[in-house]
Amino acid sequence: MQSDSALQDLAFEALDSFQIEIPSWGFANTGTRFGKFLQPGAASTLEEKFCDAGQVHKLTGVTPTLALHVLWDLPNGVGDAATVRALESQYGVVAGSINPNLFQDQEFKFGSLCNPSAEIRERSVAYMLDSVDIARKLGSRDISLWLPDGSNYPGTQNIRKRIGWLEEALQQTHAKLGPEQRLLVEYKPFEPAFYHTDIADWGMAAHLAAKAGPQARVLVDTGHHYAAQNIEQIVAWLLHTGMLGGFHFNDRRYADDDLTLGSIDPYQIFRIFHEIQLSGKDALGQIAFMIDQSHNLKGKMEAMVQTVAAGQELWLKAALVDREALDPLQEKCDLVAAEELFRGAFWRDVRPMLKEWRRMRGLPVDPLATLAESGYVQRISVERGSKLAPVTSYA
Ligand code: AFD
Ligand code: MN
Ligand code: MN
Repeated sequence: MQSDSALQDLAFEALDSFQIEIPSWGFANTGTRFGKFLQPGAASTLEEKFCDAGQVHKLTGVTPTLALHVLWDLPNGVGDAATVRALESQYGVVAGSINPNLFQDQEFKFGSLCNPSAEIRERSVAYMLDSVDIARKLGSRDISLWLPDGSNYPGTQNIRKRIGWLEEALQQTHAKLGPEQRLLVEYKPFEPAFYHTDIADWGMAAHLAAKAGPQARVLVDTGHHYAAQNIEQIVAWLLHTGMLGGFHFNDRRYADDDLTLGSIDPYQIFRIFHEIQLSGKDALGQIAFMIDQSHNLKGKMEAMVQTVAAGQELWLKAALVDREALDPLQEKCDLVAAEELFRGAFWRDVRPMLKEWRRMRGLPVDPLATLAESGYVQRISVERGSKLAPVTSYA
């Protein structure tokens, strides 16, 4: 049994090692396919996104990087690099992963990298190569690809031809990477395609990453799995094979709902974090923790701070699993004792230790309350709200 002071040392070490990237798109108005509810304080410019991200980092201390979406955030590509640099020094967060957007141009209607048109495939690859350039210019390590390509009806596409085109495209992209860069390949079983998605599961992503080259890895979006899937087992396999590049964290009840982390199934995130903790500290540097959420109903800033705090809490719970005591219990199949030890760590209330860590690090002990007291959301709502077109009432 660990002593209180040993536990606190362990806790502080774990919290000092936890950093999580926040998404630029999480501060902008987004919605569902049934419409969006505009928030007056939502960010609509790159500067506003950096400003909001800077506030989250001031409140939490663990979100130093901002994931950028190429086109949404950098319409001029590398031409926007100087602007980004200036915003980085002004707001105290730096550009993080570069997320190419291969899903909304009209020409991508039948796919981008997997489009039957060689011309559109070439343009899509060129777009990926531009994203690599932007990442190099901004000093970003990761180009994080989510590919929405797929089809809606059986018989309308040749799945195997598309695999070949995709292997080729990712090899070309990988060849362009700088020595420190990585290509992260994300998977998702469905949506927007509803019959087949070209990168539908972790096995396909792992194959494509391995085929692309030694600097490619798999990105696990926690919302991109079927209901019964054992995500921590997938994470264990990716850790075992050295193919885990990182995460997009969110929570889900039914599909890719992008709910706030831990709001539906915190125990699952704890189990994922436990697998990572088992790999030891060295693995951490190679695993990008990122949030992929953009809320239609919750306040943008509140949801981001809430998610970061939930991530810290679950990370700390997993860090305090007494793995030395657990191992022999597993070896001798002492099922109830092993389970009680494991679940006990999940049930432990780590909030006092988290508050103490924040106090010791000169951070607000309750970032959500500090956000509310700061009046930041009210201020940006007034400043930005005037830009909103009046929402006509749908009588
Ligand atoms: C959507 C996709 C995917 C992607 C994200 C950012 O489902 O998760 O990573 O947008 O582009 O959530
Ligand atoms: Mn994602
Ligand atoms: Mn998603």
